[in-house]
Order: sequence, then structure tokens, then C-alpha cells
Amino acid sequence: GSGKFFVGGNWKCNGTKDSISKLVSDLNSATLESDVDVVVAPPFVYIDQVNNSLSARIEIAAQNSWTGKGGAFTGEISVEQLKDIGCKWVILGHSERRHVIGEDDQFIGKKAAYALSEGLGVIACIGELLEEREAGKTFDVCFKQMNAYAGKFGHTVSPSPPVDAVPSWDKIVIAYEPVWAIGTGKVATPEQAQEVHVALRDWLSKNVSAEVASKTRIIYGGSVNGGNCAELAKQEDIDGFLVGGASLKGPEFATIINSVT
Ligand code: G2H
Repeated sequence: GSGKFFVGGNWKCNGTKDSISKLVSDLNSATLESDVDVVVAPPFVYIDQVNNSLSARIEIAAQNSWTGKGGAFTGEISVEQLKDIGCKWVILGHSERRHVIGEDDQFIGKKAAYALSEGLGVIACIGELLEEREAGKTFDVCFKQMNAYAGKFGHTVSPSPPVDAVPSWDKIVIAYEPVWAIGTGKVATPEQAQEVHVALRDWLSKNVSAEVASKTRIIYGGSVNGGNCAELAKQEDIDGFLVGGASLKGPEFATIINSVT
């Protein structure tokens, strides 16, 4: 694997003050391996509650952010506000934002570039639909999504940008989440995930740099749970997980964090 193992809990649009208080207390009392970066992403309205009660061992991510500075953008939340309230990360490009809400590559890339420029870490999600996988287009789709992020970060396949236009990739974590595996209970096999992770690392090497390719964490998401995490974690190019449903249960989320090899 590359870099420190990274496990994110994406709580999506779930929880109440009471259920989140219970989840935070379960996480605070869990024993977590030290060699893992752990973040959780509560719904916006509970971020402050979580930040005030969760152990500093776990960092906080938002599930979305606006493309630029705040202002007259009804219903949006700015990167500056997220930083103000204690967020260190933001999840962008999640398949639910792409396919349920309708966000496109350019919009997502713009959000990611802005968040990075303001010092927030970005969990940049990508992944193919079932019909795209069945049509043999998995790599094409993932590379196109990568290209949209990288283009907004100042990297395009051609022509190469000047080096000083390029932000640091230290704060970017790539989350490969095949859409057919999300919330379906149908996890990718370790071999299926590994194959795409290798292709993504190769893409980074060719289009960004060999150093970025070797250092960037590429994590897997899609029906990861306490029972399947260990086999996935053994794969050479799986550097962690983005976990939805199973991150709502403290002990199970701890098992996934502790699957670091
Ligand atoms: C994929 C994942 C977390 P789940 O969306 O981002 O959710 O683990 O419920 O499939």
C-alpha cells in the first residue's frame, strides 16, 4: 500500500442528536490501531455536536462544499465555514451527488480545487455504473473522472501545466467506489478492486508524477463491512476504505479501521 491507511465513515443523511451521541461515545471508547488516519463525515447540522464530543483522534469531514467563497448561494455551505467549525476534510464527487443530485465532473472538479486551495483535504470519489462496467468501460469512466479533478488542480494530460500551478497532492485521497457496490451489499471482490486501484495508480504516474502515484492513498468504498474488510485490506493497492452503512455502528467501524495490515 501507499501512505498511511485511511478509513472514512460517511454517515450520509443519517442520524439524530441522540443516535449520533451514542455513535460518538462508541467511537470514543473503541480501541483503534494507531497507524490509521480516521475521519467521519456527519451531516452538516451535526458537525458541531460531533466536533465538541468526539475524540481528537478522529478528524471530521463534510459531505459536500461550495465551489467558492460564500455569499448569495441559498442552501450551500462554504469551505471557509467548514474550516471555521472544525472540518479538516470534505468528501466530493460521491456517486449519490453525481447520480442522484446530478453534479457533473466540471462542477465537482471546481469544488475540489477550491477546497484544496483553502487547505481542506479532499476525499475525491470516482466510480463506474453497472452498465459501464458491463460494457467494459470501467477504466475509461474512472480516468475521465480523474482527468476532471486533475484538470482543475492544474494537471491536464496535454499540454503539461507549469509546475507552480499544481497544488500538493498530499491532501487528496482518491476513493474508488463502483456505483453497483454502493449500499447494495454487493461488495467488489478484492481482485476487482485491486485491478482498478492499480490502473488508477498507473494513471497518476502517467498524468501527474511517479511520486504522487506512489504516495497517494487510493481507498475503496462500496458495501465494506466488518466481515469483508480484512480480505480487501490485504490487497497491495487498497490503502483504506470509505464506509457508509457500516460506519453507523461504532464497533463495526472500529473493526474496519483495525483491518490495517
Ligand atoms: C459508498 C459507501 C460510503 P456503503 O457510498 O461512501 O457506502 O458502504 O453503504 O456502500
